[in-house]
Amino acid sequence: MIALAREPSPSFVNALSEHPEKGTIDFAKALDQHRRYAAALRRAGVAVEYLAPAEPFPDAVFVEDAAIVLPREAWICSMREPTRGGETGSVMEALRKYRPVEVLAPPAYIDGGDVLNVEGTLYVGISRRTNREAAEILSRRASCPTVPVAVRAGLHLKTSATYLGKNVLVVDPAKVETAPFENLRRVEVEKDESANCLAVGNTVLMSASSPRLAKRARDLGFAVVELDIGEFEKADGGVTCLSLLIQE
Ligand code: CIR
Repeated sequence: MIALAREPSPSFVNALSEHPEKGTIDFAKALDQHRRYAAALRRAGVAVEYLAPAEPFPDAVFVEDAAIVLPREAWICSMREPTRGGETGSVMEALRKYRPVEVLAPPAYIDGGDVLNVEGTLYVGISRRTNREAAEILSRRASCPTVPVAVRAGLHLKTSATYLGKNVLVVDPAKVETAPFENLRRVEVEKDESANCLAVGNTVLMSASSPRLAKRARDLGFAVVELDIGEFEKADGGVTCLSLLIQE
């Protein structure tokens, strides 16, 4: 498994955010947290491949949003936020080594954070960032089946719903429609914890801000790694957003 990642640039302090503490983002701390995140991926057996830092784009550290990587092809996202559109060129260049690349374009809008892959089915969050036009293009042309899901609150689908493996979905039912996930075993997060987890094999990376969820995932047999990603949370990010996983 390969993870594409990009270290934050000093401009990260200006990332888009609705978090009350966005004004206190500390670049040096973010860089240190990012390095620990990459080390945790390596310990889980993942090879981390770095994209060049992208100072003109404050949110470029959140590489997950720029593309959707499927077993047979990759899709470059059409990001609705004007300050993020310039992030995709370097991601496309890196992905071409691994997959044929398709490109989504306006009026279809989508962020990779809205696409949750559960054993080869793509759940596509319809959110402030992702519209039905994009979901429809994927349902017609992507190599995996797709299911639309309404995102009622929060930034992306994966902000509030992620898949751990072994049929287990972690979800915040207050924020996303749960009916499409009825066939899965659902672990509902408590109000003040984050459902955003990154599973790599049996290892699950998650935010250190969700200790009760960590315990429940351990009880289900997952090897949980808790990471302090506080600086990224201040920019509305989580563990999934910081990498693009490519199965070799
Ligand atoms: C943004 O608003 O686009 C970034 N500040 C956060 C993106 C987080 N990405 C994700 O959840 N996949």
